[in-house]
Amino acid sequence: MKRLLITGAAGNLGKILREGLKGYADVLRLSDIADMDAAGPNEEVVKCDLSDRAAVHELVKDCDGIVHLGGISIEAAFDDLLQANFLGTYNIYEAARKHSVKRIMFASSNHAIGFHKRTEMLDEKSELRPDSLYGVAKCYGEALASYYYDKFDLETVSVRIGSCFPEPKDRRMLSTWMSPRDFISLIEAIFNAPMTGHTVMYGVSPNKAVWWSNDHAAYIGWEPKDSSEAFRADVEAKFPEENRRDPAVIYQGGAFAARGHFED
Ligand code: NAI
Ligand code: 15L
Repeated sequence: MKRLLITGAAGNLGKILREGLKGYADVLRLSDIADMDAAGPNEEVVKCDLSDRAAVHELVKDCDGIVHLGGISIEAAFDDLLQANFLGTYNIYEAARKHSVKRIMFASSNHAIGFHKRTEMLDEKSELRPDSLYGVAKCYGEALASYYYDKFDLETVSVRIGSCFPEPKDRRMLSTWMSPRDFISLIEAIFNAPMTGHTVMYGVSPNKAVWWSNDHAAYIGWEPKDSSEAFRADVEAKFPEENRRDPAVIYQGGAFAARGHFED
């Protein structure tokens, strides 16, 4: 891999990859609308608003792969999502097509399927059931990825990320947690795989209480190593037992599903 672009590089996951992917590509091109640390060895730092089409075309030029993390990462007003997530993701795909980028990792989210109940086991064929406007924007990103593969052969792995943090922050995350180490190895696996087409998979560590299966994506060759079980005792001691009639507990998306409509 000569040059790998990471959008959203100033964010939580972007910082994890900036550190974890050192040496993975000849050059890491790091981009965000927010300030980032100055470029180190084998790095390029480019400030860019994803909704600025011309700037995104310049950004994507000469890149072989893209890890597309940039955008709003929680529920937000539609007009804000429209710029950063809808338009921003379109600009990335259109620029990738024009500049013959081979493969994109699209950071989708569990909130694309957050209105499934926790008693359901999901895989890549499960129905999209977004739990928020943010989740709707992730469904759109997955659809865009599917379209650009079918029409232009531009490959994407759309990863419905669960909860990627140093450790699970509550009881729900005992199911949805992905360790930063597993996230880094997932990105490496995605760009090492001989072919991916458009694959939808789940960004989750092999937790005991998991709701999502990646059996269909064995060809990606990802071997996640961590499990939230190591944190179970601490998390259960810290957070009271959940009320099973609470919508935030019934649905996989948790509070995103339970909350009212953003615009109300
Ligand atoms: P974050 O909010 O820390 O980082 C997102 C970055 O995108 C920020 O640095 C922000 O400045 C940048 N950004 C926002 N609007 C932009 C624009 N118009 N142009 C350029 N950059 C813009 O989020 P985090 O946690 O790092 O997540 C990264 C991606 O992964 C996001 O797309 C998020 O939706 C997705 N994701 C993350 C999960 C997690 O557990 N951290 C779970 C599910 C999905
Ligand atoms: C997400 O999509 C968010 O970006 C992240 O901040 C967490 O809230 C995560 O989902 C989650 O569901 O835990």
